[in-house]
Amino acid sequence: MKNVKIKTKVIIFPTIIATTLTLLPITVIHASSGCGSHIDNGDGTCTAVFDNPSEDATIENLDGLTFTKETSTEYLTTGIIYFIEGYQIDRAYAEWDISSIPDGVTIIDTLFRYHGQTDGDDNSQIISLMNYQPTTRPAQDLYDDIETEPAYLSLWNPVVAPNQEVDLGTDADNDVQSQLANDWFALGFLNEESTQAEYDEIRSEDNTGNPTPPPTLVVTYEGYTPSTTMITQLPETSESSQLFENIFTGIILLTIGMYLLTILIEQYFSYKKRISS
Ligand SMILES: [Ca+2]
Ligand SMILES: [Ca+2]
Ligand SMILES: [Ca+2]
Ligand SMILES: [Ca+2]
Repeated sequence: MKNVKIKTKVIIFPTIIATTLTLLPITVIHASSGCGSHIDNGDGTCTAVFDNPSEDATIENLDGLTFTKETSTEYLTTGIIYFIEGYQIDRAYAEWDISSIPDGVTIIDTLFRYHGQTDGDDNSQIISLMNYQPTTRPAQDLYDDIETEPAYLSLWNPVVAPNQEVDLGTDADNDVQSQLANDWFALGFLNEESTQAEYDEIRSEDNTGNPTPPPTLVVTYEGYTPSTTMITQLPETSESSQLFENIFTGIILLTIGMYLLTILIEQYFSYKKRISS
């Protein structure tokens, strides 16, 4: 009789535990990767690479009379070009959507990456365009902004080669920081515009030749908090899990049956004992 009780305990308890563990919903904790869609530098910082400007263009000033945003030109040109019949002064800009950087982070570095095409004798400048969003700004107003707004780099010449990079400095870091709420950041490009024909060029996003890279903003930041999501999953009802369910259901029914049988046997023996005593 004692033997039957031990067997019952040995069979029932592990079976109940195993069944419970199997049939209970499985809870999985999903933590997103260190930097969301951006590069995880592995040192607590993330780098966002914006190589698809919302808009980049050369603004062409023809004889001081017409101002046109040439968004589909092959190059972003800054400087002056003379023709027999007149002149053209070019200034340029690029704007990026930075909404994928979370608002709460701290910007620690801002770089401009480009493919240099032409470096004329005159110097160029890279300009801060914080006050007016280029994509919504009329061509002539933006042309003037590029001359009147402060420069991140006041003596800059493009290196004529692909994959060049220049640090825009701490003013740009601070500006990107304050633009996180507005979701855009922009740069202007200005040349000395001397009296001789002189210009600098970088490849625009529209370049069909070897545009490596298009005008690209590279922002490194820290303080990103990965989101953690608790997902409760029911076991899948695939064929194999269905088979397991059937096996466990069988085990449960068998266990209950054995348990009832044990009680009956116990009752029988105690009845028989009572009769004989
Ligand atoms: Ca363009
Ligand atoms: Ca820097
Ligand atoms: Ca130059
Ligand atoms: Ca934002």
